Amino acid sequence: KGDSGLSEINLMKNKVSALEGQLRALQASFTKYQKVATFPGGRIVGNKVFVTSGYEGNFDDLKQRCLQAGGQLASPRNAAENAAVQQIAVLYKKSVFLGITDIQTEGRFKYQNGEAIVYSNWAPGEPNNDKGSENCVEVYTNGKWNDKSCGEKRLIVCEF
Ligand code: 293
Ligand code: CA
Repeated sequence: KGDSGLSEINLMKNKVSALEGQLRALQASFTKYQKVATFPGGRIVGNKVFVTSGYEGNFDDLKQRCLQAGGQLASPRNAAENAAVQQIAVLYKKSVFLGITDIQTEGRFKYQNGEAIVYSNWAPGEPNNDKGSENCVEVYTNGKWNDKSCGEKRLIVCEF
């Protein structure tokens, strides 16, 4: 085999070394963009990023805007994700509409993909479908959930 095996090993070493440099640059760039994404109305939980633009609108408007941006309305699936949404609500002093409704079947709350919710944080007495017309879900600044008319205007929080 002569030295052809050795020179191949050296070529590989050079490639690995180049990749190590590229990985370090990518990590530095990623760390910077995490700061950008979280200043000030963003939160990162695991692989999920929650972010607001500060815009307020009704459910259909907010849903459309999140989809247009390549994300979806915030859909917290556990307490840590809900806490992130709550922190954004506190920062803006406004309640937030989630990507959860019982539009299809009264009393059965689902994500926008049709899946039944796996986590909830209802305020005492909620959901109460007040006046028979509450199919959307808002998060108060205390983190608790209330079903609310989808026509009301609430703060947008998208997840990516
Ligand atoms: C009723 C009773 C209140 C409750 C409210 C909300 C509306 O007015 O206690 O806070 O409904 O559920 O979405
Ligand atoms: Ca309610």
